[in-house]
Amino acid sequence: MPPRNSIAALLLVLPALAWCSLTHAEQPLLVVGHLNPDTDSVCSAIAVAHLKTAQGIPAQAIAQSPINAETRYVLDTFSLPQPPILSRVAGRRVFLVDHTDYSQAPADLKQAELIGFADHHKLGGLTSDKPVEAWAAPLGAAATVVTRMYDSAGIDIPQGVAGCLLAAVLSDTVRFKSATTTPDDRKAADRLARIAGVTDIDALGQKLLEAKSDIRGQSPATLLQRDLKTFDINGHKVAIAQLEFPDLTLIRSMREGLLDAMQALKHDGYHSVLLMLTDVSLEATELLIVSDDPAIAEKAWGLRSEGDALWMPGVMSRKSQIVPALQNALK
Ligand SMILES: [Mn+2]
Repeated sequence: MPPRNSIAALLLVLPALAWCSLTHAEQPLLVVGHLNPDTDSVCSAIAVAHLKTAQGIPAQAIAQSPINAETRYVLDTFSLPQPPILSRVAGRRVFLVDHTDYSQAPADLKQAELIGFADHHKLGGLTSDKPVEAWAAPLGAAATVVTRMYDSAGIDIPQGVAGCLLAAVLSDTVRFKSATTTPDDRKAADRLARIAGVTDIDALGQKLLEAKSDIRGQSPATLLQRDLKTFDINGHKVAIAQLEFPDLTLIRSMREGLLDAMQALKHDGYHSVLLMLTDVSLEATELLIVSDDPAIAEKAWGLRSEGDALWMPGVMSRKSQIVPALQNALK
């Protein structure tokens, strides 16, 4: 028989152990989009967190870094709280939305337990210790993938969440103009608009573009970071940023400053830094390029750049028109 004081010690420790496992079980699942989150990342995270919670798995949407002006407009419009900023996820259960690249995920993701992901990009380098819930499809927005998750679960999308998802579809597909747009995105948008009580989808899209292209008081370095994603392309570190405007006259005077900011960023060990200046009216992109390889544009798109810029008619999508060509060019 163990001595009486060790039994007493055990009696003290047992509730503490039970409490520890209880609090661990009650730590909500973290749902998180990519670094420099856009509206698709934030709204998809909010929607998945709501869905999981409705399914009996308490979940919390977080953002790795502050949200942008467009997303703030969307959350205000649909009366949703901003997700807290949190970039450490070690020891937590995590569900990723809108990315599967480690370079865009929380830096300590490998010390977390990956539960699943919902995405619409190329597969990144994600691996897991346990089986995961995988939702991925070549659709215009992660929000459309998340809408499928709700359908499959048979759970109603709340009004505000539907509005947020609708805004995400409009934002990611550039109001259905991007080459990545599918009939499913349009169908989902119509249904989400009905749930959200949005009668004029175009007007909402216009408001989003106005919020997104507001560059007042922003430095070139801040603008470059606004929607910047980094990739490991066949061992080369590449940064690709995108800014969208009703037309490019808005940004003309900042061009040199942006190129300087790209040069400065490139010193952080990048092979190439690219900036897509997308003209939504002309449905074209001026691609600014700072690269170790002067022939990169010719290798990737068969186009000769003029100085550090390349005019690309019909190009609006980073994931479908820029990244795949670079993967071929940087072999
Ligand atoms: Mn997206």
